[in-house]
Amino acid sequence: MTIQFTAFRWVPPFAQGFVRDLRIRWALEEAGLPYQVVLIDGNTENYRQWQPFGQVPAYRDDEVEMFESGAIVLRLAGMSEALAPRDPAALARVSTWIFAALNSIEPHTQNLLSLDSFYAGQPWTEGRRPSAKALLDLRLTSLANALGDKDYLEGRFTAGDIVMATVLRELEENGILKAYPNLDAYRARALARPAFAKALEDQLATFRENEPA
Ligand SMILES: N[C@@H](CCC(=O)N[C@@H](CS)C(=O)NCC(=O)O)C(=O)O
Repeated sequence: MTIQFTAFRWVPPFAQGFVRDLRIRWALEEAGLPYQVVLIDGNTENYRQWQPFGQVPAYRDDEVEMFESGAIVLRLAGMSEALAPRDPAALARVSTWIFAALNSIEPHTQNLLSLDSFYAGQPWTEGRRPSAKALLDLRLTSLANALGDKDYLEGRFTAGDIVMATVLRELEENGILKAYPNLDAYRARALARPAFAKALEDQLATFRENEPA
């Protein structure tokens, strides 16, 4: 099986280490599957044939061509026991957590984080912040309850944890997770995995090698 996915050749420092091809790299490292990274410089018309929004990651293997990091991680979960049990009911739970991370948690993390990044300094952000924070807290409380004292969302590590941990990781800087000790420990536990460290280092190495003059 030849596996390829796209990544940016370089991004500005604020985005380095957070570009979403990280999820694919991490999943592939966990699975021990060989892969090729296709570096792109921008979203050309030609590239949009592969990824309609001009974003990374896009993915292909011998059988499929696709995009969306969650869908790609789910595809990989179907290939490797390291990412999900082979039992269909257990695999369904993994897909549930991937969607939960992307659809129930990430919109709320992004809503709050965007106030301090894309919209930083705009006067309306202070009025928006309390409701954005309250909605995020609601979801984090539910997630913390669902995790309980388990190491990972389904007990054992799965592809669902890859997507959830990369979503929660974006809250590291603002300290919000400190109010949820089990979620914070879960995030740290997932990100301490050697496969994550390898994925992160590989993404950062590409940016170091292609630093604009
Ligand atoms: N929902 C997409 C989002 C992908 C995404 O936001 N990619 C960013 C990098 S992290 C990107 O390519 N941004 C450049 C752009 O939007 O033009 C996924 O999860 O794959």
